[in-house]
Amino acid sequence: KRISTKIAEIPLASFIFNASGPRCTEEDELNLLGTSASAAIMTKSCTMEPREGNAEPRYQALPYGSIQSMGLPNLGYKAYLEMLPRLKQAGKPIVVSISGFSLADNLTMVKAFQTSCADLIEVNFSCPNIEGKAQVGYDFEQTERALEQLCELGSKPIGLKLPPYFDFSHFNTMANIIKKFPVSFITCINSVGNTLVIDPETESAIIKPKGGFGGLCGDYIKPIGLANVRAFSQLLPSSIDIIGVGGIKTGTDAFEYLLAGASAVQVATCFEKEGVECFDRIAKELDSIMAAKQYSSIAAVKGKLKMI
Ligand code: RRO
Repeated sequence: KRISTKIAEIPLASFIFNASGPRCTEEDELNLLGTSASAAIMTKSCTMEPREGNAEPRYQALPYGSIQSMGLPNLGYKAYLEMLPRLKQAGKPIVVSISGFSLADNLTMVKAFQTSCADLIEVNFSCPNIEGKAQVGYDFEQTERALEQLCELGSKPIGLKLPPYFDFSHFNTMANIIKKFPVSFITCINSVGNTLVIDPETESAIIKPKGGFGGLCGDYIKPIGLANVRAFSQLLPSSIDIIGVGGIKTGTDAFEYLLAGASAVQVATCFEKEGVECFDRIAKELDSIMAAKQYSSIAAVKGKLKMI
């Protein structure tokens, strides 16, 4: 109860669910999320057609996180559309992630999910791992043109998965674009794109795609995620919910994102490494921290970061 929350007026039993990415591509993985303590079932970003993704090795665990260049492996959006009524039997909200290669693809997929039993639609503007395709979220004009059309397709809440920003001019520009449209939530952040990890022993990159460049995830990126949540929570109206992602593996991490202004958090690398048990563990840890501090609701803490 203490850690129940809402995203776009959809109630979530807890503050914590899975991020799009790890362990959410296949129906059996999504069913496992259904029976876990994850507050929602979030699907792997989908494309028009099924994809195998990039060449392996494309994921490497690191001491404090991971680097990956998966390349959008997924079953194709029609498979998820068809699966949704079965997933819905788990009795928890379903969030679908869509990641088309063009505005036309995204329009087709959002339109299809608008009449499905999905509860929320997260449009991924920030995949860093497709050769020759820039992240939409780093192109402000393209983002605005896309939102003009994507927000017109129905009444189901739409959210945006954003890349990390590192400059206040970028936070301001993106916030001003988002405010022009009925965007219900944003999810900050995707992986820190196009980083390079080198193995000095073998003198080699550690993943194969894109000459070793890949998205950095986990502990390394928590301060970047916190900064993005904080900046957007100060720039956007409180009616737009912010979902925090990036380096959440303990209740303390979740509590920090709550202070920064998140209405919920998603877990990726820790879920990849630990499996579905992470959701119950992190939820219990967050609940204990709040109980010890005598906070009785998410609302009592959300955005209440103190300055020194
Ligand atoms: O599949 C991926 O390579 C991937 C995606 Br779609 C994304 O949005 N973010 C990421 O780090 N990897």
